[in-house]
Amino acid sequence: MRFHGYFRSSAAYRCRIAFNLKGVHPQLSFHHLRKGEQRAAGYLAINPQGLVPALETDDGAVIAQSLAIIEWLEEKFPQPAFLPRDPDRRAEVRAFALAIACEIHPLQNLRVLNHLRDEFRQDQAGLDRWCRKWVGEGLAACEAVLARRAQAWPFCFGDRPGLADIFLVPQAFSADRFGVDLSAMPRIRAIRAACEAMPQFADAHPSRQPDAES
Ligand SMILES: N[C@@H](CCC(=O)N[C@@H](CS)C(=O)NCC(=O)O)C(=O)O
Repeated sequence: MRFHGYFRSSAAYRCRIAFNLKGVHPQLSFHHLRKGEQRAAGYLAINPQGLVPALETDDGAVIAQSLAIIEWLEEKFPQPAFLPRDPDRRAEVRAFALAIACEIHPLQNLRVLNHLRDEFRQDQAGLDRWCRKWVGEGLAACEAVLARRAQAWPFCFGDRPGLADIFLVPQAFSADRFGVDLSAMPRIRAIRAACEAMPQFADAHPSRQPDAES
């Protein structure tokens, strides 16, 4: 199988964590987003959305969208499980991941920021303010969800990392990039530290990827 990504893409980062937790190691292709390689004809033939990540499976399927890739992995390689068995907790975990994937991340995406800069004349300071608002408010809501959990687990919703943690850690990385202050989010910081102490998360970090740039 072949995984298409970019070192700094937080959606690709989610998938890298998921691959590592499952012990699955696809072949890698890199697409430099700042050079526009996601819109090259060859890549658009793989993912017409012009976004990374995408996964080409050994059976010839092409899967776009990080959540679909991670759920495909979960179904193909059930252990270790990313979702709890209890339906209520399962839905809570999915809701947490979706809050990041649907409500926070799209607002910080490169094409959105490029459009704000080019069409709405925002300078870097304006873009930073935009990102800090949406990422900061979104993560503050995630912190509030974590605060009302039934137990103070070391990971988002259990004693080992799952889908919610897979989405949280890359979003925290993006928060750092945009200068979001996480000091009032102790649960997010503690969960992130617990995750990053694991090699499966550490090896997925953008700085450790073959296409990494400083
Ligand atoms: N919802 C998609 C988001 C994919 C996405 O937005 N990827 C970004 C990188 S994190 C991208 O390819 N951006 C390219 C662009 O904005 O031109 C997913 O979860 O896979």
